[in-house]
Amino acid sequence: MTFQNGFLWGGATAANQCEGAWNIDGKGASICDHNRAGSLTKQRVFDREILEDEYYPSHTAIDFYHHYKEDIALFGEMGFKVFRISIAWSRIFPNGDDAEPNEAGLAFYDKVFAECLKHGIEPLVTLSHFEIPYNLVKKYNGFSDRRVVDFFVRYATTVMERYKDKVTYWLTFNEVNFATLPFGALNVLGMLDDRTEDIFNPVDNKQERFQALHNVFVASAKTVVEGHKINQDFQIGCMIAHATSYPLTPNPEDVLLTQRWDNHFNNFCGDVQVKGEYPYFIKQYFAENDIDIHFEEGDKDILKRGTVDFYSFSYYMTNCISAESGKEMTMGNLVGGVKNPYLKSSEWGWQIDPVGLRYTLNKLYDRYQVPLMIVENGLGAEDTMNETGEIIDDYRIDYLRDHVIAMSDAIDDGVELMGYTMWGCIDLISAGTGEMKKRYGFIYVDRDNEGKGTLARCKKKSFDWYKEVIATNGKSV
Ligand code: BGP
Repeated sequence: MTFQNGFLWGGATAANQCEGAWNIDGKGASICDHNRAGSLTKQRVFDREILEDEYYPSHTAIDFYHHYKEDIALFGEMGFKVFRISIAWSRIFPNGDDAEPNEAGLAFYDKVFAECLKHGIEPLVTLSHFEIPYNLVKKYNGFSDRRVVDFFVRYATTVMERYKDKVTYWLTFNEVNFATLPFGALNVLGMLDDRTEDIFNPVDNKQERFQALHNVFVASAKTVVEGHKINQDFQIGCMIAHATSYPLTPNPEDVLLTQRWDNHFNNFCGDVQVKGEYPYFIKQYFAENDIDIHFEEGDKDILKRGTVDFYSFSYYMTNCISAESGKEMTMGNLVGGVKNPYLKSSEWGWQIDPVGLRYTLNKLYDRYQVPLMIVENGLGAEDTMNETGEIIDDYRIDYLRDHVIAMSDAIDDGVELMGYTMWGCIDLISAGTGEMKKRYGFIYVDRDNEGKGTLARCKKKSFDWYKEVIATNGKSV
């Protein structure tokens, strides 16, 4: 086991999935605050107007807003070196386009970061984790309007200036590559066509969506450039949802299709953000789909100057690609694909592939030659408490152990890996389903799908396991 000294072990969360306090101390509504838990579909329902008396998971979540001291103390007890959180943009600029930031929102994160540092934990901050202020969606159709780039950069530089002595590690846009698929339009780009009824299957305009994604690239690059002016020691990364794909068979048609898919979903956004220019292969896709990206003067230059310092990604699963139609699709897999007969799946149908993590780390390091960081990985499972009040989550330990071993193998292969933040280190609301019962944490939170429960925190068996992993710098797994 060869994790370097100073390896950043820790956990990850996002504001909308844990903070709650959705309208407290001047916070405005974000898109997540309009997502209602749908009891019939078990999916989230998007309301354009928030309905009184309905349950919206993000409105209360696990109330990290009032429990942050207790939660960060538990992370400190586990020995976390880093804690990934996101800042809720609408806590700082409630409407996104306000003239002045909301001081109460800024003050909240002052306290959170001070608490992290007190416990020897470095904050890693995502600036935009699927939580764009709703006003920017309504009034501007999100990043399809170029003015939103300036609103974002103003927000980003406001928080970077404020926390420059407390935060060194930053990520610009969470899983930005979801915008290459229609269902990423709302959560990454803040775009919502008035005719859309199902936000997972929105009315889509590719030209507009890819132009909005271009605007996001520009916003990210400007943030990197401005961030380095604020503090030259800042380490600013991109964040990609990486779902490595394998050809289902050695049939060259499968191999070719896999390469095309991999380029489109996994490589395109990372290439722009790490290399500072659009990769050659996207031109073909744009030509096939009548997409013509408008570059404003200076865009080319800013993309080149605003390349990221490191590449971060989420890794939960891999999938297979087949040129033959009618193959069995993986159930619940985030990005679709065909079932891999060699892999087991989680309760939610996500295919578990630790060996694929070693493969992916090598592939990414070869492509980018910049430090890598895994900022999401974990197992969503339905945990139950036994008669003596314990949660014996051996299945989670098994999942994590296999992925830690894969990381150490990749490091032995020569990959430069900075750190690992396990997703949902404390139970929180699921992004995909709005459920509480899909739990990832080392720490259990007493809350159910309807928002009922005492909110009491309780350590699971995996808590002590991870504590030992960190204490031995990965030697004991
Ligand atoms: C990623 C998101 C996270 C997170 C995770 C697990 O896509 O960045 O916010 O929630 O997926 O997904 P889920 O909550 O749907 O299990």
